[in-house]
This record gives sequence, structure tokens and C-alpha cells, in this order.
Amino acid sequence: MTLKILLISPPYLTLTSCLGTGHQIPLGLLMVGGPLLDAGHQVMLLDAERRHLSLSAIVDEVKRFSPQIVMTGHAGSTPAHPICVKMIAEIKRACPDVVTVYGGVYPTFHAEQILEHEDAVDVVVRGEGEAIILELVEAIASGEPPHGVKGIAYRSSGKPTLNPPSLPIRNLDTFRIGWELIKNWDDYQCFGLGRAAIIQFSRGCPHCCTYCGQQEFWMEWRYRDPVKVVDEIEWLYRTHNIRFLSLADENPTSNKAVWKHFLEELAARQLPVYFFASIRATDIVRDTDMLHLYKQAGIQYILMGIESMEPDVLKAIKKGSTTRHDLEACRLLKQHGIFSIVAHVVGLKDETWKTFSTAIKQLIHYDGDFVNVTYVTPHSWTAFGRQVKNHPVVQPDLRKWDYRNQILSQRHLSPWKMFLAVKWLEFYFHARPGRLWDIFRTQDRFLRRQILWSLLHTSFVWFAEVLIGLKDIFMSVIHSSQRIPKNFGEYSTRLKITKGHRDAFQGIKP
Ligand code: B12
Repeated sequence: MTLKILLISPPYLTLTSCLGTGHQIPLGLLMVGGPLLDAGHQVMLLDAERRHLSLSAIVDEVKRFSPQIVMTGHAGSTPAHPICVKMIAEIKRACPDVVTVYGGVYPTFHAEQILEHEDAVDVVVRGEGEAIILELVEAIASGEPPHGVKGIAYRSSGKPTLNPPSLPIRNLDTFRIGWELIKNWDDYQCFGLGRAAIIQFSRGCPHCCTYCGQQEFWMEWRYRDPVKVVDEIEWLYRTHNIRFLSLADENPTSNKAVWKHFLEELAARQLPVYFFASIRATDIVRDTDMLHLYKQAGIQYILMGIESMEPDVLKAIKKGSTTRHDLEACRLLKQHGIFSIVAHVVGLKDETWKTFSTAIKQLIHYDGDFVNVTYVTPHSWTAFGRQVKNHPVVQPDLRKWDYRNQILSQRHLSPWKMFLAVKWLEFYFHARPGRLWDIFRTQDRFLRRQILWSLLHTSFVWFAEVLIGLKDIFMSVIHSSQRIPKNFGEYSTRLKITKGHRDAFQGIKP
């Protein structure tokens, strides 16, 4: 039976997309869409994020398409959760017969809680959507309760019911991305380089950094056939003129030989496509002998999670790298004309004015091209989330759990002091005269243009964040009597974790 299915990217608007790097395709939904299209269903994508649609405009679109099923989910899963459930509630109010399906990382770990509190959500998909979705849709079409569908949670006799999890996908190449769901590629442009897309070469990560929830989600590191991925990249370039690609991988370099194969294949095709990837400093140092291949393949921006410059913190978060690796990785990337974006996390320890001043000195010493300062954010399903159970929370609004706002309290610095220190660090690092002079002296015209483009857009985001931050400080003074949960434990009791995602996998591995 053919069903009408509407995939909706929720109107979760962020400064990153609107003023910073640019809008990106909703890859997760396209991956869910591929198998549905192949099974003959009538599928449409409504990118309410890209089109900045209001909830009433979304409801109008739903009425117009009149689907039997509406599906939603977002990569920025935690901060996007409030708007996802609000949107689903509006749709259900207007179209009560539509079955609503919600997937992604955050819902995977909060399925029970969502079904308890969000009446409008009918089904939560836990884990890799493409592996689960066809069976679910068949069950919905048959009108029978989806008892046998692995990897979902739903209500049975009014109570949340969790089916056993679906196993991690063995061969990622058996699923295809529903690229044809994108109707206007001009909607997606990044870094001033033209049309942009996201692609995933590998999933998961073998490392166990305590604050990261991604390995809990994907479970195992797996990769696609390097040649098939490069074929797809070439197809994207030739068919849709894609010039910029973000690798959605947590850790694409996990296996040096496989990574090298991918880079060689890309380099051999000589496509005028540039890449953004997140890569560990340790792997960049490991790959010293093949960094020229990175460049030839088109890797232009590398986000490196340096997190901290304090050896004790790096050890505590099980980062598995040292400050020597970080310094060397920045140096090597500069030598090869590849931009490094150094991710520095504040709040992993007690911050003081002194720790900020040490951090800025160290970051300048590393001499990366950009610094992305983020606040440590406890996801309830991570080891870090468990460790900080008794830690006071200063930001109860989930929409702000986007790494750009302080969530956990600090002993020595109040939130407004932390805010000023972070903004000062970002400003000083990017606008210090020595760095601006270096940019001015850059000989390579492409590199100079890109660094200026990135600097300009980083500045837009910075100014907007300063304005919003000052407004928030002002409002918090006015509403100082508002009750904020005392600690993360109390907060995460509200954010009840659906236990058993990983546990349930134990013992049933193939
Ligand atoms: C690419 C990327 C971006 C891009 C594009 C995001 C986009 N529009 O898709 C950009 C640079 C814009 C970005 C920005 C942000 N990002 Co980001 N981003 C990523 C990254 C690197 C990959 C995401 C991805 O595409 N994964 C691959 C797809 C296939 O996975 P997926 O979306 O989870 O979908 C699968 C399943 O979850 C499920 N699924 C998902 N949705 C649905 C829906 C249904 C109905 C079903 C059935 C299943 C399903 O099935 C899919 C296929 O298996 C991840 C880190 C990582 N390596 O995962 C961070 C990540 C997703 N980002 C994150 C965050 C916080 C943000 C920002 C909020 C940061 C900020 N302060 O601005 C913003 C959000 C803005 C925005 N517009 O998205 C966090 C989310 C944390 C969390 N779990 O809550 C991550 C995990 C980074 C991290 N290490 O913590 N991001």
C-alpha cells in the first residue's frame, strides 16, 4: 500500500545557519526518505528550517499535502527538541488523523519520557532511521499495532512501550540517500563556496570521550565503500554543481588505510569541491606523511576538538590526546594550507579569570585559524552527564543547550562573567593585530578570500550572540526570582533517560 509521507525539518533557527556557515541539507531526513521512495511511497520534504516557516504555515503545508504520516527529527537534536514537539502538537491539533513519527539522537534517549508527556507524538524511532522506517510504515499501513517493529517506542494501552532495539546497520552501502527530495539546491550554500551538501563516509567513533553522546548512539565505527562515496560526491558535483561538502562523520580517520583510500580516490578525480571535516589532532599528527593528500582531496576546514589545554582535564574526559598533539596538528595544517578550527570547551573544570587568560595564551601559541569556544553541555546519556549529577544548572531552557550557552554553574565566575570572558576570548583571538596582519599577508588568494569570508561571518554570529547575551543577562536580573532546578540530577530526572539503548544491544550483537 502506498502512503503519503511528509518529512519535516523543524523550524529550528540558529545563528550558525542564518548568519554563520550557511544553511545545510537535513541529511538525517534524506536518509530516512531514500528507502521510503524506493518502496514506492509518495514522499515530500518540507524544510521549514530553511524556509523559516511559522508553525501555522507548516500546518497549512501539511493540510495541502494531506499525508497519512508526518515524520520529523533534527541533527541539533537536544536544542531542537522543544520546537519539534511544539510543531508536532500543532500538526496533530489541525490534522488529528495524521500519524506522527519523531526520530534522532535526543528522542532515542528520551523516548519513554516523550511518549509520557507529548500526546501528539505517536511513535519514536530509536537509532538508525533508515533501518527501521520501512517496517514501521508497513505496520502503520496495516493498521495493526507495531509490536514486532524493532527500534521503536509507541503507546500500547496508553502506556509507553519500547520494542527491542534494531541492530546497527552492517553494510551502510545498502541504504541510499533520497537526494531527489531536495527541490532547490540553491537553498543550501555554505562558506561562500556555492551549493553545499553533507555526506557521511563513516558512522560512530572508537573513542570514549566522556562528554560525547555520539558513540552511544551509533554504537560501532562503520564505514562505507570509499569508492562508492566518492562516486556519489562526483555525482553531486556533476548533477547538482555541489561545491562544498561537510563530512557528517564523528571520526572519519579511525582506520588510516580506509581513510587513505578515500582521499586517494577523491584526489584522483580532481573535483573542484571543498570539504569540512571533524578530525582528531592525534590523527592529523599520525597522518603527517599524507597531509598533502588531504589538500589534494579538497579538505579545507578541519574542526579539531582540542577541548582543553590542561593535561589533567584531557585525562579526566578520556580525550586520548595531549597538548603536544594539538600544537603539532595546528602547525601541520597551516603548513599544508588547511584551515584549523580549534574547538575549546569551557566549564570542564572550575574556570577563573586566570584559566581564561592561560587559555588565550595557549590558543594563540597553537596558532589555529579559528577558535570555536563552546560551553560544556551535559547530555543525560553520557558518562559526563552522570558525573555531574549533583552539579547546579544555570540554564533550564533546552533550546539553549546548543553549546553556545552556559548550562552548568561555575564556582568562581557567575554566568555573566563567564559570558564576558568567553566573548572576550573569541574577540581577542580573532581580532588581535598579529593575526589580522597575517591574513593581510596571505599570498594565496583563495585562502585569503576564504579566511576573510569566514571571519566576517564569524563576526556576524559574535555580534548577534553578544546582543542576545546582554538581553538574557538583563532579563535574568529582572526575573531573578524564577526557580531554576538546583542540580543536573534534578533536571535530568525531568529529562528521564530511556535506559537500555546500549544495554539492550549487549548480547544480541550479530
Ligand atoms: C553536519 C552537522 C551540522 C551542520 C548541519 C546540520 C544539519 N542541518 O543537518 C551544521 C554545521 C549547520 C550544524 C549546526 C549545529 N549543530 Co551540528 N552537527 C553536525 C554533525 C557533524 C553531523 C550531523 C549529521 O548530519 N549526521 C548524520 C545524520 C545521518 O545523522 P542524524 O541526523 O542523527 O540522523 C540519523 C538518526 O538520528 C535518525 N534520524 C534523524 N532524524 C530522524 C527523523 C526520523 C523521522 C527518523 C525515523 C529517524 C531520524 O536516522 C538518521 C539516519 O540514521 C554532528 C556531529 C556528528 N558527527 O554527528 C553535529 C551535531 C548533530 N550538531 C550538534 C549541534 C548541537 C549543533 C548546533 C546546535 C550547534 C550550534 N550551536 O549552532 C547547530 C544546529 C544548527 C542547525 N541548523 O543544524 C550536536 C547535537 C547534540 C545533540 N545530540 O543534541 C552534534 C551531535 C555535535 C556533537 N558532537 O554533539 N551541525
